[in-house]
Amino acid sequence: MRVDVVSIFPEYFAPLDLSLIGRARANGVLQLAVHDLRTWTHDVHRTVDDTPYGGGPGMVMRPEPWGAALDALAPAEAPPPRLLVPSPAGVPFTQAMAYELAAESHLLFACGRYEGIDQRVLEHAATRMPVTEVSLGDYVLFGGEVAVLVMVEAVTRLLPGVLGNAGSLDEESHAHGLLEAPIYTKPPSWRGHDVPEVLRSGDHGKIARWRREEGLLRTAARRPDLLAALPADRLDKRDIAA
Ligand code: 6GU
Repeated sequence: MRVDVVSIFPEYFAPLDLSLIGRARANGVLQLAVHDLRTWTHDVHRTVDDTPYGGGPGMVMRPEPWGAALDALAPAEAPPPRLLVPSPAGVPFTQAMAYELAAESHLLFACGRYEGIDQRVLEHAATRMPVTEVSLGDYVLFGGEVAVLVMVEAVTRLLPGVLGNAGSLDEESHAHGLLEAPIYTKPPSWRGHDVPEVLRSGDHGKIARWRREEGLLRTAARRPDLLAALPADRLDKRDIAA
């Protein structure tokens, strides 16, 4: 997969050289390039922002550098990438969206700063490529950079060959619309707290059932919204009894 990121702070993306994402890049599974938006400015001050029309606090990113950046990274003659614009006003980023993005061949992330990017950039880009404004959650960050780190990590770990044990994708939280059960390792007793007996029983049927129920209980306690959104056919009789 190819990923391009445009930002006025390319240094934010240094961690993408590390660990499993760094290895995916070294392997060629992830072809990631970070670009400085100011590359596409032409004045001595390399200006990217200006005051908002209609008034209000803060500054807005001017359209011209963004237009030039998107022309360069999504040229008309190439298959268009999917453009993702981090914004607290976007649609929620979820594990389902991570799977959707992992199936794309080219993602282009446009990181806004200040109050955001002039909306005409997104309107114009949408005539050439699919555009999604995407939010991590109901809080406000300084800019899109940290959100892109999050999304690139969530997507990269779904690419074929990145995770050693692909089975872990099937068991983790959100894999089935539920949170995962608690997990334990050795020693069996620690500071007076014991590992649940069932996990040491060797009865794999009972263990699977226990994990399912603990996942349901956690989801009900912490994320009732997830439980409410679960299609009825994702719960069986034993779930309902539990
Ligand atoms: Cl994706 N961007 C910004 N700037 N703030 C956010 C966000 C994204 N998601 C939550 N808050």
